[in-house]
Formats: sequence, structure tokens, C-alpha cells
Amino acid sequence: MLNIEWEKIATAYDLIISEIKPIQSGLINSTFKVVTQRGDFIVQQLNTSVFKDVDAIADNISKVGNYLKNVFPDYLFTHPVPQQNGECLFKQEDLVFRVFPFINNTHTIQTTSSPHEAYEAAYQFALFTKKLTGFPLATLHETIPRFHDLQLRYHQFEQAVNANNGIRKTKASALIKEVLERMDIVNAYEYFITHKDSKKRVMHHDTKISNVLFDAAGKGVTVIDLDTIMPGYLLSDLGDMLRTYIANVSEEETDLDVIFIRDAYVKAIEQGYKAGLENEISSFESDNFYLFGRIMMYMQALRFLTDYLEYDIYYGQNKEDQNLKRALNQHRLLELFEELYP
Ligand code: GN1
Ligand code: MG
Repeated sequence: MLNIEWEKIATAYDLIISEIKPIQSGLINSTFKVVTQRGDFIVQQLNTSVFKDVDAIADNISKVGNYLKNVFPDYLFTHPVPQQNGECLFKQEDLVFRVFPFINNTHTIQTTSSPHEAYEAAYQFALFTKKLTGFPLATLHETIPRFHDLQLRYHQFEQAVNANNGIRKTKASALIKEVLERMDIVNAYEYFITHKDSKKRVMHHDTKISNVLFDAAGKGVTVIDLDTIMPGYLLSDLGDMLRTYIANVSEEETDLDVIFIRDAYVKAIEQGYKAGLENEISSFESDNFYLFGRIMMYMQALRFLTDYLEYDIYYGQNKEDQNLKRALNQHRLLELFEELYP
């Protein structure tokens, strides 16, 4: 952990911080809950090697936030907190921070442990996209260019395979072979995105369960973690929910024999999403629901395996061969998913 100069952050945002608590929040950014004289806030440090253009992120969030404030004033959107000088991003040498209000009486969860939670989350992600139906899509930046482009991810994987001639390539050889052979999924992806009835919308692009706020009664309240809001296809959000909610274990599970798929969660995602998006979803998109899951499970296997071959520059590792193990997990999930939903 880099040295965070909390006093400077406190001054910039006019906060007197009395408590700082790190919050577990994924592989990329670092997040803290702080208690202050002005209430509780979330302080997030952006990972600038992943998010190279932090101003683009801030601009997207501000445009979407303003639109929602004007058109749907009742929609709960977590607007970033400005500093005293009006800027939202606080830059301290190489580090970049922003602050969000902590929404009282809400909490996040780390794992999906009932179909109800899956339904509520899917409903909230769909509602977010639905509310932004009239938003001018072309004004959004692509905060990570071609983020969920499966063709690109496949290509990056091939390059990583060709560039690595070390022990890791030997260790991963069986999986590399299997993964390289799945061009059928890349082709299905191409078919989907080039079809006349697939539509670009404002998508969240990181729909894991910990990016949803829940209230005490277990109802979804809103979605958070808005760095990757950008134009995209339904496959991104629906696919990543399938990837992250339907298994009984997380992507960190290393015993492949214990993984199974919970059908009730698959149904809950589909129903919750359709309820949130209402008539906005086309029958073509709806018919490709399972394809979205295959695409995102496969993409994540590719991304973890690419990172393994590139010595963990993106995801990091805190256990030996962790990214290989994650890739094996995602590949197993894909196999199980394809068996159940051919
Ligand atoms: C990253 O850090 P986190 O969990 O929010 C990644 C996602 C991956 C996920 C896999 C910007 O998200 O795309 O699916 O790890 N985010 C980025 O755990 O690359
Ligand atoms: Mg994230």
C-alpha cells in the first residue's frame, strides 16, 4: 500500500477524519470508509495503471449524474463529493482519489447467497441502464478502450502465449490449448455485436454483487463503482452477473471439483434484469441470454490466463500461480455452464 497523505485529502475536502477503515473491494482500486465531522464517506484510490485516463472517468460520472439529477431526480445516484475548489478528483503525485457520500442504512455484500439477492442486483443494474435510455451515448468516454471486446481479449491472449517461453507456459499448457480452441465463442460474440438488433447502451461493466447497495430488508438500493460506465452491450452486465453470482463459490476457489451452478440464481438474474429493463430488451437480446454468460466466463478465463503469462502485471497475485488457478476456475465454470445451458 502506497503512502496515503490523509491530512491533505482531509484538507482538500474539508473533512476532519476520526476513523479510517479499509473496505474489501475487488482487485483494482483501494477503498476506505472514513468517519468525519460531516458524516461518513467513501474514499477511493483509483488504480491509475488500469485507469489511465482518470479525467475521462470523472467526466462520465459527472455527465451521467447530471442527466439523472435533471431527468430522474428521485433516482438515487451516488454523486462524487467535490473538494472545496469544486474539483472532484484529488491528485497527490501519482495517486488519485475521489470521495463519495456513504449512503446511510445501506450495506454491501461480498457473495450472492440467495436468488433474491441476485434478483435485486440484476434489477438495479437494469434500472440504471433503463434510466439512461435517453442519455446521449456518444458523449461518454470509453474509460478502458475495448474493455469487453472478446476479439481483442483473444488477440491479447495469443500474443501473451507467443511471447512467453518460460515455465509458466509449460505449467499452463493444457489450459492454453483448450482456451485457444474456443474460437466458436469469439465468433458468436462477433455475430451478436454486429447483428442489427443488438443495441449499445450505457452499461456498468462491473456488475459483481459488491457493487450494489442493499438496505436492511435486503432490497437493492442502487449501484456503485462507476469507473467503467461506458457504452456497451447487454452481454457485459448480464454476462458478468452470470459469471459472478451463479456459482456456489467465487473465482478464487482452487478445488474445481466443488464448483456447481445454482439454476435458481440464473433464473433470478434473468427475471430481475427483465423487470428492471422492461420493454427495452429486444427478443434477439433476450434469446442470447446464455451466450452472454459464455462470453464473459470465457473472457475472464482469457484475461486471467493472459495475466498469468504476463507475470501478473494486471491483477497481481498473493498466492503462487493465482492467476492460473483463477483461469482454471473460470474455465471450469464455463464448462459447467455450457453443459447445463447448451
Ligand atoms: C476487476 O477489481 P474489480 O473486482 O472491481 C476487473 C473486472 C474483472 C474482475 C475479476 C477494471 O474488477 O473486469 O472482471 O476484476 N476490472 C477491471 O475479478 O479490469
Ligand atoms: Mg470494479
